[in-house]
Amino acid sequence: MNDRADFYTRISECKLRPLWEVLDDLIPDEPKPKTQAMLWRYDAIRPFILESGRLITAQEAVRRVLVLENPGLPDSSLITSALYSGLQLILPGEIASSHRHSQSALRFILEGEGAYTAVDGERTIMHPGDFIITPSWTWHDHGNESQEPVVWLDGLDVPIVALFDAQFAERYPEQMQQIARAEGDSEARWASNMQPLTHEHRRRASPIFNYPYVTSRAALAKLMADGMMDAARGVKMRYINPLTGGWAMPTIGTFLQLLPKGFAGRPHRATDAAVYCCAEGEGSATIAGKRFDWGPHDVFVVPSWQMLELSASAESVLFSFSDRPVQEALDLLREEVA
Ligand code: GTQ
Repeated sequence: MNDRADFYTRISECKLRPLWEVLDDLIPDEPKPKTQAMLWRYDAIRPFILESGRLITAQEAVRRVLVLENPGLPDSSLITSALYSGLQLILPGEIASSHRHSQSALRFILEGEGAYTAVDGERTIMHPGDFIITPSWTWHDHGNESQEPVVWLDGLDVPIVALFDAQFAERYPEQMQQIARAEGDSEARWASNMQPLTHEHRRRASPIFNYPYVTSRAALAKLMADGMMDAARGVKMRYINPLTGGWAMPTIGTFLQLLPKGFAGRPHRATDAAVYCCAEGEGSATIAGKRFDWGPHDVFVVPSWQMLELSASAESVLFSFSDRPVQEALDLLREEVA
């Protein structure tokens, strides 16, 4: 044993280390996520979000966001080991100035009508439940010309981009980017089950950047009324890039699901840790045996490979996002229904 300890010390000076001492940590038998199951109650954190609006302007903050930090990942500013999430506030009259970065971002609107986001030369007005994307390296700024505070959930692939040391960011020379196309242009061009005869769209990310809640919600309701029902997930759909049928963004998979009143879902698990946000309704998520009760705008996180059991006491809609597209692309994804 002493021989070994002495050997380890001597080789460490040459920046070497014996694999046999760390093999189980490097290649565990199954996922051992640092990410912990957790729920943030919107009622409890909303006062802090509004208080942040009295402490700092959107302009000074650049992005006035309270980051949802996972207790298993202290000082990381991360919600899972692969994803960042936070709650962003824009007060009436404010602008979050234009910038771009290699990280991809999504927004899921929680409250407030009438704020806009501009992405890549086009504006869209945001309504509660709308799902909006900001693909990698697209200019984006947000503004609130309404009379009420607007709050949304942000999701970014910060740690995925950091894994590759591929971070770039740039400030736009002015507060707001130049608008190049009329509002609704992308929707007409790409979201009408048609596409322009000649076009150049070179990104992997979807050319649609606002997926309105009214449209997605109506699709789920129609399918449920017609009998679509998964025993574990209710009626769950994923948002797509209409040009490819692939994910809306290459690194973050996004979903919307409808659970009928009285739903008691079968336990299921997958290797993609997921962030859920309740759009409407109420119910519970039992994660690895621990129960979390959720209601409107609450956010909860399900770590990789932990059993999730969803139930709903009222008809409910859950938005969720995860790193699923990356795991699929790398042949890593595993999932099962118990
Ligand atoms: O809205 O551009 O929560 O750049 C974190 C970084 C939001 C944004 C965040 C960002 C943004």
